[in-house]
Amino acid sequence: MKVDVLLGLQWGDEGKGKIVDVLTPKYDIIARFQGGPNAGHTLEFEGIKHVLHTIPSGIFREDTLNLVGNGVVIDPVIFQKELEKLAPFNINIKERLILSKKAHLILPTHRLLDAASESAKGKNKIGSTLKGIGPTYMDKTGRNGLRVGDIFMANFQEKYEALKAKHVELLNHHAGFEYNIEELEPAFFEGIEVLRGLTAVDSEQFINDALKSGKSILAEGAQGTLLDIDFGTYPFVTSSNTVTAGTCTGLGVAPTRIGNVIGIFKAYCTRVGSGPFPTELHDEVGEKIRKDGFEFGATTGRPRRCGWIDLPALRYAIMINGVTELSMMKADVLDNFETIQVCTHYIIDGEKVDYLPFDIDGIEITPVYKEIKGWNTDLTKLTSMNDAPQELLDYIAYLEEELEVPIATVSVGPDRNQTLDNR
Ligand code: 2SA
Ligand code: MG
Repeated sequence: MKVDVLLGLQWGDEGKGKIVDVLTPKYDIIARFQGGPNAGHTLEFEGIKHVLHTIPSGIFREDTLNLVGNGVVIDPVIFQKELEKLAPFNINIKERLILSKKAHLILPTHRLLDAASESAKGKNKIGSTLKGIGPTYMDKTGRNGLRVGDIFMANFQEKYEALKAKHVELLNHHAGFEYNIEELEPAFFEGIEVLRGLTAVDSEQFINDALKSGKSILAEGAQGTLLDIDFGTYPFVTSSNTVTAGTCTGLGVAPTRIGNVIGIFKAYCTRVGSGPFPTELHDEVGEKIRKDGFEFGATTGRPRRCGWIDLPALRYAIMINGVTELSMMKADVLDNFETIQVCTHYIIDGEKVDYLPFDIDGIEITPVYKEIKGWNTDLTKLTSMNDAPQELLDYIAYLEEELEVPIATVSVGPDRNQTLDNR
């Protein structure tokens, strides 16, 4: 068996949670491999909206096992809150949710360091969600981090105090940054106690055994390709590998074990936080997309920046990830447009560029658009692609030709049922 991968091809918020939720009946295990509570995966069914941050999006389906892999960073406080929100659903968490012992822990001081570092950046802010993601991955690669497995050891408190002391030293370099660690600690240790009551395993062993015994696995990406630490719009990125390769390191599965790669993108484009966004719209069209698409951060509530679809960026993301099939999300948000623009390439220094070059932040970059006729009808009631308006079919055909990957699913609304098969 192989691990299929589902990930975002833009700057996050493509609608990954929804597609994972739709696909879970096909899989035995859903696994998160990177990121942490900076993610906000929204699922909607039976009239209720759920936002997950660290817990994989398969948690609502019976018979699905959910794994939080070693590549993920866990904040015990947020994790506990997430579990509390699941309480009304009577999910057997101990059986349906498994944590990697190698997943790193976000300490209260990581969150403080995130805030201190962002405020020190002045107008060069990353636009971090301030969940402590960057400092936690820094401690991981700096070989200082605390992991889930540590909470079961006798010396956990000692290790915690040592890391906290390091953090305090760093925090004290931020003149004028005020903080109160003692205030944050009770919730942290309460969360640690909750984690102790869950199932923690050597997840790389677990997942490879599962593959061997014929179990099907879907790896659920968080954030998006353009936020990848190596391939995103650095430094305006998150601190993990959000691309397919991150599945291997974040779960402990070999590259030869990767199967289908499902790339998720919106029929337009959004970004939350700072950094370059060539097709961003600063006018009433951008406003309209934000309003019609309800484009506000699922974790922070921040308004998302909106713009047209960007083919050079998408092609790049498809290349890096080895995408085998695409899902186009939120097509219905473009229901009330006479025309739709598609960025086909950029002009940089008078030259045509159709890929994503180094540091698009520091340069003058002009997106060039092709105008497409809009469908200008309500797609939300559509139940089959056979009844789709011709303009939508033309838009899809054009994108497939340009991207050279089939669009297997088209989403026309937030509900589970508003997901159409296009194969
Ligand atoms: P961080 O928190 O340090 O990893 O932030 C670094 C950059 O990564 C961006 N980022 C995100 N972009 C889109 N969606 C994310 N998740 C939430 C959501 C965000 C929210 O699903 O809506 O609620 O605001 C996410 N997480 C991180 C972030 O904006 C920075 O640009
Ligand atoms: Mg999101």
